[in-house]
Amino acid sequence: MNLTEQLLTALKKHGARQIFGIPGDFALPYFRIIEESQILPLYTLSHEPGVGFAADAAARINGSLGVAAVTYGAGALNMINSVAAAFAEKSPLVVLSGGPGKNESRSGLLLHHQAKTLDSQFQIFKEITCDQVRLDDADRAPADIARVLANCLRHSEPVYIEIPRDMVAVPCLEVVPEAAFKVDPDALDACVDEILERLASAKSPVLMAGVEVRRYGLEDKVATLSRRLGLPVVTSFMGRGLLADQDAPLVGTYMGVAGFPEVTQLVESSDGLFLLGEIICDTNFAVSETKIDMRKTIQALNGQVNIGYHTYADLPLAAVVNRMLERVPGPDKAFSVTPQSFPTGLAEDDQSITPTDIATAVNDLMARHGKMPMASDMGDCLFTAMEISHTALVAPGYYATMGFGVPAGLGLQAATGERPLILVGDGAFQMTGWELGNCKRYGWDPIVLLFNNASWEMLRTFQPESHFNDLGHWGFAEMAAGLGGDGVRVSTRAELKRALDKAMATRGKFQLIEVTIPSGVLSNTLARFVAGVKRLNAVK
Ligand code: S1T
Ligand code: MG
Repeated sequence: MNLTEQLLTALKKHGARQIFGIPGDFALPYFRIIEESQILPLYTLSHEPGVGFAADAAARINGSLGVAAVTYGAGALNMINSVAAAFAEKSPLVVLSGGPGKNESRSGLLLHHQAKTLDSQFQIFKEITCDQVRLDDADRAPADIARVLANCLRHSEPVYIEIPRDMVAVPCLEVVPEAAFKVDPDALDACVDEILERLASAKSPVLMAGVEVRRYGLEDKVATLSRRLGLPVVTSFMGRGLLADQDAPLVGTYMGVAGFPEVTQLVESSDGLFLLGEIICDTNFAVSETKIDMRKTIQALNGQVNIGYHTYADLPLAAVVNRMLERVPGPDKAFSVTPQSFPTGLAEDDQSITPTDIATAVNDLMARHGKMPMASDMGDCLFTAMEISHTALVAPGYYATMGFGVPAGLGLQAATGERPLILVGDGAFQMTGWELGNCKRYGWDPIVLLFNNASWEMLRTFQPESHFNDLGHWGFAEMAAGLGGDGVRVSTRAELKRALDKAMATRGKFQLIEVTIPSGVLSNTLARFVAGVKRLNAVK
């Protein structure tokens, strides 16, 4: 086999299930091999930010590698924000980029798509990936590919692979996956002993499940562990959607002053907070009513465990969870938790629609038709998602980039075959909503709920005096037909209910429901978040 075929075979062996991409002349040679070899299906989209978001979402929902294939320069650099989002949110995204060959690199000419130097792109990607390689030596290629893919999965962070266009078809040996990382059993036992002791001596221990629990495929095990230990479970804002399909004592999502008071109280009063795979960031913890003393928590993240003032290094999350399960064989402890309640029973009247009405309508829809995986963009739609009953959710809950929602929803359907629900604001839809035009080619048919408040409302909420946040009304519903889907604009709760029922009954085409939301009307969750942030800032 040639170098590209060995790379594709290795990607598949490491869990990749599809490739999203946009070619260019530096990438045409390897794209041809992707298409002709059929080792992995290729989905081309319309703009590289969408390619990155779709591949990232596929990685998140599959708990394995996502692959974004682009050309050199204009393609790869156009995807920087998406890769940065994947890096910040610990998503195992593999970036494949075409690159200049040896002769043209020595031509003495500046090459098209070149920024500063021919190596600039490689250097830029070093800042948002955990490992990188340029495949310019066929003898070294198998070991380099094995190392980079192992690091992508081990660290659950993006990696960068540049394929010079004169190398794509050179003969290459098979890629032998690297041996699994060897954990020190004594260190692991010492760490697990201390965790179990701390949890046993705590009066109100709580387990907070973070994104690494999904990234390392540990949701079932963590649900079992929480039952055996008799621990109530919460997720963070970023971790919303975790354990939605497991039998776990899930109380709800911690959002400090913006969340449900009983969840906030449970977390902030805990004397044994066990942060499992949780990113310690502002969107997860900045709006705490009472500042959580992180030194009193147990934090397992990034392959180490911090307890109090000391750290156990080189202990992958899976090793810690597996060892805890061995040490706590069961049976489950009998205890009950009062799970967070969600709004249901939307009144079908001619009242205007609030974001919380949208959550209510979705809860009613899922109660009738079963859960749907969700992709949400950044904006009030993501705060509204916190009011939707637990279901698989991919969203930029920490990096908070707009443009994620629609392409991520396409990535969900490509990766799972399930019909997704996409939540997106009008501002974010203006960025990447056009990717819906690709649904027809691939038979994707997401249901898209477009929160149209004709503004960058999240910004206007904090700075109402600025008129630049007003976006005016675009005819989003009318655009749908031209893109190959169905579109409808709704302004009352009865219209919303009817539109959702029709969308659910219509398969094979995307269904865009443009929901007109009166200016200044926020979801209950965002309203609490804004009030909480303003209150916390006022006391600083
Ligand atoms: N550009 C990108 C790519 N991502 C961003 N997060 C921003 C800019 C800044 C930003 C927000 S929230 C927001 C912007 C511009 C407005 C979002 O508007 P829309 O999608 O209509 O949603 P909503 O009206 O519900 O706010 C975050 C805070 O940085
Ligand atoms: Mg808006």
